[in-house]
Amino acid sequence: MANNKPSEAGENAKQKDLNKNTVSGDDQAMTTNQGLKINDDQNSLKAGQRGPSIMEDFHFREKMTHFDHERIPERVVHARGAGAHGYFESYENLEEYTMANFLQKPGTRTPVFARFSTVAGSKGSTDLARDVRGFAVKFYTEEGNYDLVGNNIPVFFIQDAVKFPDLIHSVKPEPHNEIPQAASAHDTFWDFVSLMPESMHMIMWVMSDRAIPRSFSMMEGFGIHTFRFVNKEGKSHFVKFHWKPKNGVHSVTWDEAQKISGYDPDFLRRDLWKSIEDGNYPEFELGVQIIPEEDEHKFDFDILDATKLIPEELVPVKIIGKMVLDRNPANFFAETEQVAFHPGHLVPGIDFSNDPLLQGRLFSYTDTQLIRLGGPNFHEIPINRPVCPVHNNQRDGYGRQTINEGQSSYHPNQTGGGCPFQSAMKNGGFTHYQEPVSGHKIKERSKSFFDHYSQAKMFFDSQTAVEKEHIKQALTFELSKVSREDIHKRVVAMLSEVNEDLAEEIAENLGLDLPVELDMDLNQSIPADGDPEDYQSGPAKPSVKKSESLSMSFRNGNSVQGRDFAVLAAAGVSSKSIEALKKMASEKGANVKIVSTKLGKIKSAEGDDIKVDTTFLTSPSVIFDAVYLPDGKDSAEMLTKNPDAILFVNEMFKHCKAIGMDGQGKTLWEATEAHKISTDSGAELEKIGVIANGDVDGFLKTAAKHRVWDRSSSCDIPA
Ligand code: HDE
Repeated sequence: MANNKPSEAGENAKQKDLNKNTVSGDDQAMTTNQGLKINDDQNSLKAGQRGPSIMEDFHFREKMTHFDHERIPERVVHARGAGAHGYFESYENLEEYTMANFLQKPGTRTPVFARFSTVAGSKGSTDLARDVRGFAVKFYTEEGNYDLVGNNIPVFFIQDAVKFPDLIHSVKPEPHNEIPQAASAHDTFWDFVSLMPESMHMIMWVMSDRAIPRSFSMMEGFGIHTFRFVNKEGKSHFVKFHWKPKNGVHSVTWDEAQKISGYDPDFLRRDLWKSIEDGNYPEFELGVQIIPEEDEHKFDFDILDATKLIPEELVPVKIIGKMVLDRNPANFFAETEQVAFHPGHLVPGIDFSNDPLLQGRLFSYTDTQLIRLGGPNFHEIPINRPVCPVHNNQRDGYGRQTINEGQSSYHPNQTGGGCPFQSAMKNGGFTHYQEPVSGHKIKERSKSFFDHYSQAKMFFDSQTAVEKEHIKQALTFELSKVSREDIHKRVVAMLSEVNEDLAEEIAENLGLDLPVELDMDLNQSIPADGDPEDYQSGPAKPSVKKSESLSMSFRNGNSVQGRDFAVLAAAGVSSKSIEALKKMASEKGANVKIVSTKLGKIKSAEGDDIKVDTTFLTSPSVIFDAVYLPDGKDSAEMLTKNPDAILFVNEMFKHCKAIGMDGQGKTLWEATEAHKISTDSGAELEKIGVIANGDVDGFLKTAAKHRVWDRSSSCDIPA
């Protein structure tokens, strides 16, 4: 019996397919795996009430054996993730560029499954680690599965896949003591980075707030590598993929991230789950940067180099469709854990470039599923199987589901009448793009890959003052946890290639003098017989000096959809005041939660009962996007005596989030350090995001901006 809920778009092809395997135990008798009804699931079979257990108890043995084998290896990277179903809807006919069927007719809906993840941490680690986020989408097209396996950062640490195991070994917990979990702030990661100048651009991104997103629905996604679109005539264009979130791009601050990791390590997973349950479906537009073949060498970086992005000033992003995530998985393990992505899952009309990072990935993903999912039949697992027919001569292996009938399992054959048969291109048969290739068989990198600092500089210079400040704080935090001075020095030396001020400030924070003296061989990152002179990165000279789209402030979104607002309340609060906020907030897709000292109900000033949603004990300010102090004299006065309530408001102020108040709510505000600081600074309250007099509209508009960074200069607050 199926228990998957229909999505808003009705039952799509993938959902119907999954329903074949989805079962519910509702109103059903408990059975063994062989279908035998179970009479007693409370006691094992014993020789007498107080006697030893008996081997014959097949029910006990089956149950325990299954339990003993329940775990599978977690993903070697991206172990921690959360997934959701939905659909992709194309906006226009792209036949000029690609023959991909799902991109031909405007309005075509293709079922998708998306999985968002952190990279370094184990399956049970915090969602709020400073890390890249995986952004993987499986499109169940009529021509087979297409996987766009991307990240929320458009570049990567390394240029060649052969360095991936080293990168990951360096960032994972250190091998001798398995410390630290889900963190890059330790010696081995920074040792590796300090010896790999190509990682510098990516380091700028992961030290920015992009690496601590507020929500999976508030981050961009990128295919990173240059791919190809190929049309029916066989003409190819290079293409870069982008996902743009409808909710804007927003992050938490590092102070919040660390606190949330303690209070709610499932913060992002819960947010995704809940927003779908609430009908606030996360939505992303898919964009492409299309580059004609002839322009391959037009840029001052190599488009095959995954440590570079193509600034939107040089090639604009063309929006071609949208993805809506509207259904939670019915079972985490069956769907989110067993889903197997692979950048090599393609459809006709999409193809690869020679990016050496991408080429290496094409090997790794199948290989890793073999160990993780236990054999070569992982494509048969319901979440992985395509919605179109699958026929070939691959047979048998662990857990085989398909019952292939007939005598023949080879091709060519006459025993099966030549079936299954090959397809001509015009009938959808995939052919690889016929790119001319020439060259020596050689273990080398093109010189066009050697500029490691220009785009790092472009990224840093494109950030707002607050964003730059956060990068500095992140670098200081991370490097302060590194124990070796030689690593500090090498990183600072690299930073000085990006920006002198940045390097100086970090050096100062680490207690180093500039210029730093490097006392070791930096040439480990070149081949043993290489001449170091040949491998030098030139000085940073970005062709685009500032690219505004690299700053998160460019993608604010101006929406409160999916945001969580706290209302601080105690007995005597005005229910009218709360209702006014709730009405307008819920119309815009935001959630309002009543936070008080204990659960249960509180009597309002008007005499009705108000249900408390959560308490100061479990729900501190950091898990909310804004706070509202409603009218009600007794409530406000009572809360002024509560240190948790005072801390709540002070912390909201410190983190530059909107503070709204109505009527007597201001009594609580006036009891805070935040009030004192803002009064002393002489700032106009509204300008620093403190909205008084029950102006709900003004409060929501301020909250939609996510943060009032203007306040940050006056945010030195003990909270
Ligand atoms: Fe992955 N990566 N990766 N990666 N990757 C995996 O495959 C790998 C890279 C990405 O939600 C693994 O099924 C190599 C870039 C995502 O299930 C593994 C290299 C990008 C996910 C693997 C890279 C990604 C993975 C582990 C360097 C962005 C999670 C489990 C050449 C474009 C997918 C698995 C999910 C997962 C290998 C670099 C994205 C080991 C060798 C660059 C989103 O196969």
